[in-house]
Amino acid sequence: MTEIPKSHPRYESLLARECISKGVKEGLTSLQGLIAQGRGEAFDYLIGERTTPSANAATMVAAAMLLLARQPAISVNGNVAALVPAGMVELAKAIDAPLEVNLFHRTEERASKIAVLLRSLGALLVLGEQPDQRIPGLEHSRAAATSGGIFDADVVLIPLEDGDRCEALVRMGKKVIAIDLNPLSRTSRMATVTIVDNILRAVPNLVFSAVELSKSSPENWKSLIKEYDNNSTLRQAVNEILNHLNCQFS
Ligand code: PTJ
Repeated sequence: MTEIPKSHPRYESLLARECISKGVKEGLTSLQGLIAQGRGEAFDYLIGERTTPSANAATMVAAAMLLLARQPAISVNGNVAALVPAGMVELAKAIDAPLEVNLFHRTEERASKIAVLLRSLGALLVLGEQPDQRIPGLEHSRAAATSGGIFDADVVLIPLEDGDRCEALVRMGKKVIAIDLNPLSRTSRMATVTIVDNILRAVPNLVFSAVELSKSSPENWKSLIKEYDNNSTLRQAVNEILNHLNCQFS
């Protein structure tokens, strides 16, 4: 990894690039993951590289939904494994959910490497190496899913997901929580709850929210969910981008 001095004004962003490149070199992340990270970075610039009020609100609702879930599951792909592997393990423990390796550009070797990494960080249950089900309406290996994991879950967290798969999961009747910096993506529009934030900020925020919310009553969680509207969250995210851009040269 290239040594990035902490004093560099773009330290965090450069470090994320290093994590993704290292992920590719170690066989965790796909080459396409580099491009996805670039697109994410561009949107992060537009939102001002901060957690916006709309992202914070969506995160609280997502935490409530995960706590209320009968059977939650968390999807992990090659970018997620490179950027926030320990955070995903912590989140899985906080909400008592399995982690399922779920790859768009699936290879068995990459699925296994990611599962090994998650277990080495203390994950209690990692699925996805031997999928035994298929998500209806999707072709090829992208449809792979596991019983007891994403396939049976009522609430699924899908960070950095493909729009098609998000839509297919919603069609199965699941509540789908997306983490995606692009508020215009199909994933963002199709999901039940979209956290428009960098996964590097969103995951610790989600862990914190789940731990804090778990101290309050399920009635409180239900009322947070009842008041939530994903369309207005996305509209707010776009307005936050516009306001941020307008402030740049004033
Ligand atoms: O490991 P695999 O094979 O499952 O592949 C994973 C990727 C991410 C390559 C694959 O799912 C893919 O191509 O995704 P897309 O369609 O490029 O969508 C990724 C979305 O995540 C885009 O809308 C990006 O803006 C967004 N994104 C990228 N980096 C981040 C991000 N959102 C939050 N935090 C990021 N760091």
